Formats: sequence, structure tokens, C-alpha cells
Amino acid sequence: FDAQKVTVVYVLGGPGAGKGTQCSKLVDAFGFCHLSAGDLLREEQNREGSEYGEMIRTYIREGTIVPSHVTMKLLENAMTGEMKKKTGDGWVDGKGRFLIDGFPRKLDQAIGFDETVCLASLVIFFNTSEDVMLQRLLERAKTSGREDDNVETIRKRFRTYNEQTMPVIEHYRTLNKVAEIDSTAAVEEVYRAACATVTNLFS
Ligand code: UP5
Ligand code: MG
Repeated sequence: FDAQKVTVVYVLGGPGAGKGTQCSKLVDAFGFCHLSAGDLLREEQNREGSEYGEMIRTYIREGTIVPSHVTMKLLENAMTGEMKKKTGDGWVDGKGRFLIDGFPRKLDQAIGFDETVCLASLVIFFNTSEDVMLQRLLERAKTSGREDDNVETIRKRFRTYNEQTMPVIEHYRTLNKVAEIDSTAAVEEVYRAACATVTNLFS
């Protein structure tokens, strides 16, 4: 993808930090196309005839990272589909705007996607404590139906995040691309900070 025609913003943060919640709100305000890597993987997992269904289920249940080629292909396909539309979600002034939520989760994915698909302009990093994230996920577990919303898997997700995803954030920090937002506060308050960051990017 031509960086002149698309703007890619990565949205990172631990499990339950509020990535999805904030992305939905940013879509309305800034006309982004929101691509959640986790949602794309869950869709593929449930797609009839998918050759990756069982594999994805195993990784998600273990809180580990699905092999990069699978996730990158799903993201690329979703972006291509959106680019073909040329109107509607994700298009502002002839330029595609993508919020990529929950990806890249490890360093090789970050470097691979930046090099082969599109260079990210910004990383929004929602940061809060594990205690807060755990409480949010346990609350959501009552209704989410997500197979990874249980204490055992949540602990594994935290470990994977600390060991593999934090280095991605550090990588972008050295490139001065990270906007860190404390996501401990109420949704609306976090959103105000997120809005200010994105307004700044497009001004
Ligand atoms: N909530 C949100 N914000 C709040 C606030 N400010 N105050 C109070 N409550 C707040 O929020 C979680 C819950 O908290 C919700 O109930 C919300 O109402 C409330 P949400 O916005 O859903 O948080 P989010 O950060 O999106 O949490 P999520 O669980 O989606 O994060 P994960 O990163 O764990 O999940 P994801 O779907 O990205 O990935 C799942 C799995 O897929 C991974 O573990 C991995 O196995 C696999 N995966 C890959 O392998 N590769 C990828 O690239 C991506 C995923
Ligand atoms: Mg999410």
C-alpha cells in the first residue's frame, strides 16, 4: 500500500486495556476503518471450511500468538477489500485511514508489516495495570462468550503481552512513534486523550 494513499495507526495495549472500546469511538469521529486482528482471527476460526480454524482456536485458548503469516494475510485482505471500495468507512479526502487494533504483537510482525504492507504513522498505546485489566476481562467474561476470558488464559495472555508485545512498543518508542495514554480512567476520559492524539496526527 502506498503511504501517500493510506494512513495506518496501530493500537496496542494489554488484554482488556480498552483497545476495541476506544477504536469504535475513534471510527465515528475520524472515519477510520477499524481492523481488529483478534476479531479477524475469531471470524476466520468460525468460518466454515477454513484450514486454519482449529489452529487459531488452539493459540487463542493458550493466549499465545497465532503464526504471523495467518494474521498478516487476514489483515492484508481486509485492507485490500476496503481499498477497493474507495468510499464509505475508512476513506477521508481520498485517503484510506486504518486503525489496526491488537497488532503487531511481536517484533517480527511489526517489522514485516511495516516493510511489506504499509509503514505505520503512529502507535497508540493504552496502558493500565494488570489488576484493572483482569477486573475488566472478568466482568466482560459474563457476557462475551470469548474462550480466552477466563483467569487461567488471562494470565497467559498477560505473560505473552509482557514478553512479546512490550518489545514492539519499545521498538516504536525508539522511532518516536508512540503516543501513550493511561487507560485506567473512565471510557470518556480516555477517549478525550485519544481524540487529542489523533487530531494532532491529522493536523
Ligand atoms: N472497558 C474498556 N475500557 C474501559 C474503561 N476505560 N473503563 C472501564 N471499563 C472499560 O475492553 C475490555 C472490557 O473492559 C470491556 O468489557 C469494556 O467494556 C471494558 P476492550 O475494549 O474490549 O479491551 P481490549 O483491549 O480490546 O481487550 P481484548 O480482550 O480484545 O484484548 P486482547 O489483546 O487480549 O484481545 P485480541 O482480540 O486482540 O486478541 C485475542 C487473541 O488473539 C490473542 O491472545 C492471541 O491469541 C490472538 N491474536 C494473535 O495471535 N495475533 C494478533 O495479531 C492478534 C490476536
Ligand atoms: Mg479487543
